[in-house]
Amino acid sequence: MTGTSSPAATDVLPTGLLIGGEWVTGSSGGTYDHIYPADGRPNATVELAGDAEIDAAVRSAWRAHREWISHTPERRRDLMIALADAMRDDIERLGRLNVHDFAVPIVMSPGHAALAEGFIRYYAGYIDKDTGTSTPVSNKFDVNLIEHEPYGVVGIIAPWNGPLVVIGLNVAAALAAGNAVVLKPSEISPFTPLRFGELCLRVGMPAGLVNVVPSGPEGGAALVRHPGVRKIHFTGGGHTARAIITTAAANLTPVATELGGKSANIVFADADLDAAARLAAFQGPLGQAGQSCACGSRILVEAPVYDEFMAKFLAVVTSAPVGDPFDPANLVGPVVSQAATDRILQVIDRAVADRMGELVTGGNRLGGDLAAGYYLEPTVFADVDNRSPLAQHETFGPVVSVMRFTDEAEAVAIANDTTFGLNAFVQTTDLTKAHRIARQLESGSVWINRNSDISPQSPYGGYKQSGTGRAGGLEGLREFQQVKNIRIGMP
Ligand code: TXE
Repeated sequence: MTGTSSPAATDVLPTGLLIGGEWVTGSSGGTYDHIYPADGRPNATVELAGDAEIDAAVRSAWRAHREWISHTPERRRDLMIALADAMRDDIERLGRLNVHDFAVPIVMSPGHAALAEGFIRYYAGYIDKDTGTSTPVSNKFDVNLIEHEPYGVVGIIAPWNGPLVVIGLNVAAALAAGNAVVLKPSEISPFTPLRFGELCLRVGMPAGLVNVVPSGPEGGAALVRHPGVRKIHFTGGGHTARAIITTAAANLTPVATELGGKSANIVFADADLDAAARLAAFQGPLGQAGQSCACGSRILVEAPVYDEFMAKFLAVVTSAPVGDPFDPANLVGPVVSQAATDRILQVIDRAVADRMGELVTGGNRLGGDLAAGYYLEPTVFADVDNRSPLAQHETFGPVVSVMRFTDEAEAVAIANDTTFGLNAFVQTTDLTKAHRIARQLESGSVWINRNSDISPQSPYGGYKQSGTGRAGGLEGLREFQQVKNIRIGMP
């Protein structure tokens, strides 16, 4: 474990609001002293959007939307390709800003920017190819058209743990669908979204097509209740989703949601246990320190190989270097805040006190030269009761639960016994069994012998309380379009 080193002062951290192509300071929402999680020290003072700035952003967006759809499809396509090229060329800087945002390790950080670039490049390809349809109707000479039209201005609310991922999954599709965007990142991770907004301007997109207005719940609520916003896409926790849907009800604004998860990772006895152990470790407590909606936080292991798997799994978990996210030797960084640290330690302490499982590694905040940061040991509980709060509630930290099962039916029953339904993972060499299991799992994505590799070609989203939205593929484009029927009567 290496000590923290404060990030290079050479990185300029954008801190204003980007509205109508202009940088705005002195916002009515005040400012926020952004804390760098690796050392607990402020690294920037960030503007927060208030009602006035949200209103200005929505107005700018409407002006830009009209300009955006006045361009030919080829021009819009070419501008989005230019944006993808600009992100590719900026990937090192975006990767570092992502570390400044929420201390994701630098070895993984550019991957978020690459994912966003890939989605932008993919959705650029739809713009001059998206087709409507025409269908016959009772009067066979009538012309009956079915078209997909943009909403106009959409509000996209992003969580702190993946602003670049949300830019890829949602902003790209929204723009390709013909909309202008008001992007409301969390105040906790404003830097990469602001840089993204800057790149949109640099490639020649209309000023105000992408407005970036970091803020906390207040700015988010102002965006949701704004009458000029025709659709909201929200990525975050279920508790917040309930508040947003309630606020949106006033204007009956449609809301698409991408929410939390408590995903099962099912390891069968016939799996490659070395590969399954590595996948479970990095999809579980190690990746982003477990701060990922796609975290495989419930690991179900077929009884005959439970002990063998556990030994391999714990060897990977306990050997992963934890420390300064700017040090490329480290694979695990800190959790995002003091509040997250306190919350996660409370989850661990309660799980131990109430015997929800056996704590087999971790459970402590790291000290020494990591004491100033919010570092937690990757933590594993064994033989967890799936009905316990530890197994039922999203921890959103480096804490996972391991359980055993005896047959397929029990594995499926445990996996589905949750209010969430975002992802599921299946490790087995028997692909007939894998397919049989996948069909029974109540989740929007099932990955077989693979980690959560979100691709622009595939719709990503949840079942049950993991949300309603889909990002990726044609479904992701249609998320930001309305359907219109035009029927031309012919005498
Ligand atoms: O969420 P929060 P966080 C989920 C993850 C976890 C949560 C963590 O599972 O549950 O996100 O992110 C704004 N009106 N996903 O803590 O608190 C807030 O400012 C309007 C799932 O950020 O819900 C922030 O910008 N806005 C995902 C955003 O909502 C409000 C992948 C999210 O905040 C608001 C990543 C309000 N009343 C994380 N209150 C997936 N499924 O892909 C807060 N906000």
